[in-house]
Amino acid sequence: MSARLTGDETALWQAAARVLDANWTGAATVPSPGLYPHQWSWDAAFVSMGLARHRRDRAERELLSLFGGQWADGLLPHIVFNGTLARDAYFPGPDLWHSERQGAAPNGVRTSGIVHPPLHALAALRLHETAADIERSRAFLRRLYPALAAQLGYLATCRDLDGSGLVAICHPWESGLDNSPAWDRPLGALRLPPTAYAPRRVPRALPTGEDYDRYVWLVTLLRDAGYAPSYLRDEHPFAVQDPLVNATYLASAHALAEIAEIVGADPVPHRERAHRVHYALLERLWDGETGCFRARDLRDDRLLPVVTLASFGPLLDPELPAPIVRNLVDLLLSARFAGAAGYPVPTCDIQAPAFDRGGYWRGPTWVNTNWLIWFGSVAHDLTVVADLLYGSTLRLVRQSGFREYFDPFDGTGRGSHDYSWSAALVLDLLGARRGSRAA
Ligand code: 9WN
Repeated sequence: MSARLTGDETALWQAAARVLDANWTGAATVPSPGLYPHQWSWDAAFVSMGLARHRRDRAERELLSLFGGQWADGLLPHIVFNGTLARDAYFPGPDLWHSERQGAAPNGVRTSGIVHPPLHALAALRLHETAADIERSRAFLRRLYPALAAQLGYLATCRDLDGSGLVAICHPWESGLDNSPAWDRPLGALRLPPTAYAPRRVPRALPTGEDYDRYVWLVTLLRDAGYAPSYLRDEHPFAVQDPLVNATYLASAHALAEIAEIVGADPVPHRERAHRVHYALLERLWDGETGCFRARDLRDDRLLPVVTLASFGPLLDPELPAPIVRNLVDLLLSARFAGAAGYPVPTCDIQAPAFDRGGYWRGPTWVNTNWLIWFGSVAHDLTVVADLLYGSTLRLVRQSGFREYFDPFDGTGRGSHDYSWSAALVLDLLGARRGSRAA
């Protein structure tokens, strides 16, 4: 570790590293001990970036373990289950998804059948940018490149449901922001059969049992349709284009173009894909009247009303036009987001009726979403925003520890303790500040 860290930062670094060490299973990192005992997809992307600054070997193994669950059609599942655990170690476990009945799913490992925000090419490139041994890093990228290309290929082929270039999520879990108020309208429009699908008691106050009924019912529909692309396109009742998911897709397409150059492959198709998403984001999800990005419900072709922090996702687009960047910064710094929260950035517009300061993805501040906005701000040279997010994120963990999420007004920690991505991304923030080549 560099001597340029202060004493306080060194203590923070060591505490974060201890969390990652404790959550390492020998092959991958669990998001948190107890509550989330398997490997989750976007967690693995965030965690690998922190591990790159602590245990480079584990950073690579983290991604390889996740891609061990990739399906033959390129689908990278949002959960790769640890087969050594009891079947009920986490609900919903492998028995709900029945990946083993799908021809495309891998043998010997059970997975979910939906995706997560595709941050992995971005993470892989960051691993390379922070690598000490460039030759070894190049070899790793050569190994991972086909899997990363297949992941984005699956999204382009099977999730571009309206031919716009944007990808659709078919389950709220695919957004990573499970119970975001943005999903209230499409979830409310579902016509559920009267059966209760999920246990009434879930391990935390929110999402509620009723939310779980809907989540589980959507999974049974997907599973019973064999996760078939034609079913997703024509029949599945939940199909939404989300600005944050699409921004991660765009950023990973750009990252994959760079990786292609490093490994001697053709970067052009990846750049073309990124440009297509760039234009589609502006055309389909930018709401010029209110100056923000919103998710679009493909089932009624309307923008969803609630403004959430997904609106800031397109800051990950390096080519986002300057007037739109300014609009987003104004919104971010306004009393609707950072301006009225002592510990920004809340997950939902504070002035929206659905805002709930303790409600999981309905108000609290999360380290991973702060990191994403910080990363986009650095790319756009938005020093004020980047410094604000860097400082407030470190303040959160100094005050409350590596919690899952935080009260946006007073910084109280909530959810599980020793949460992996909170620790990993603090390592990345500290590492970036101490003068690495990345960020
Ligand atoms: C469902 C693991 C995951 C995160 C998600 C977060 C939560 C699962 C759950 O935990 O989702 O996939 O049980 O609620 O919402 O973002 O990846 O940390």
